[in-house]
Amino acid sequence: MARTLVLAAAQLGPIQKAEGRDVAVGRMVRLMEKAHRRGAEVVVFPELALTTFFPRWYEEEPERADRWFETALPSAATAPLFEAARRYGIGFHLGYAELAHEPDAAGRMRKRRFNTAVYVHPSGEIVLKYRKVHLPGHAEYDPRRGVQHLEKRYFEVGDLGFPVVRAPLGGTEANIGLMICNDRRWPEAWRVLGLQQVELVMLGYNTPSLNMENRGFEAHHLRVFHSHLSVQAGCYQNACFAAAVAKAGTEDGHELFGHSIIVNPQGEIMAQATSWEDELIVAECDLSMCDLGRRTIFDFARHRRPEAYGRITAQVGSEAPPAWRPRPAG
Ligand code: CDT
Repeated sequence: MARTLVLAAAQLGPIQKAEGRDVAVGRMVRLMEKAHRRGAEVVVFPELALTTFFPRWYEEEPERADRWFETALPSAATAPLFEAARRYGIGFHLGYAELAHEPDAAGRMRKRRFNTAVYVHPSGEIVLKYRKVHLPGHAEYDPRRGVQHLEKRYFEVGDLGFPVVRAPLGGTEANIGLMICNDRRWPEAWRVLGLQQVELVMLGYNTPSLNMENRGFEAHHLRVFHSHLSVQAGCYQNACFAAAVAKAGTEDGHELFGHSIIVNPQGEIMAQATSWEDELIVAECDLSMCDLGRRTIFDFARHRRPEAYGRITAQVGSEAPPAWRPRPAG
């Protein structure tokens, strides 16, 4: 039986450093209104959707970056998103920088900063929260880079794992999972969601058009190819849908690529953004499509061999293999 969901990916164009949350939130509310007019039941916004991609800006004192963080959700600035959700009966996914006062692993109460995403029910209740696990970039100022990428300076590694929850979604129910930007490049993240029978992955990204860590050449088009490749493979191998949604365009002279996509469990792109501006793409997703992969080639219970995968969790970096040499002749 079909389980249909009308899913919207709301790509955001650039947000400049000088622009306040009111600018971003106003644009997002307009996208929610448009999504509603197009019959969408869920809208997915990008990573760190409320501000410019601030990890490109170095602060000597990391606390000085706190102005980019949210201490509560909803807040005065984000309330219009929650009101729009109620008004239009539409759920939404939001990526934001989270500043929490909570105990760390040692039980010490302190300020903690995460790159976070939530899925919010149309009622305004937060259904699911995720804190980014794979933080790219570096923690210290890198003079060799044209543009900094300081996620390791401003955020802690997420401490919530990769949770999945079954929740009402549009006129149906779905197993929902979240990941954030760089996570999409790690098959381990997809598989942890797949092992919880995820049906819809919502993920936002801010990806520079150029690889600033690379001293050599990396073809421009391959940046988009690798993003799509990762999402399409993740969906196929875990029999799920995904909305992968960009913040795009040029922020204070620094370019992020767009190409937001909605992907089905066959790994096919159902819809793709064509601009680097605010843009809504919509796809009708039949969640029962997830069953085929799950019952056949990716029936994990029948085919997975965890006893052969020990290295995946036992080891972090790669190790050189033993060397083989041909026996000396004679
Ligand atoms: N935001 C984010 O995670 N961006 C990374 C850029 C990698 S370059 C440091 C990404 O994987 O798209």
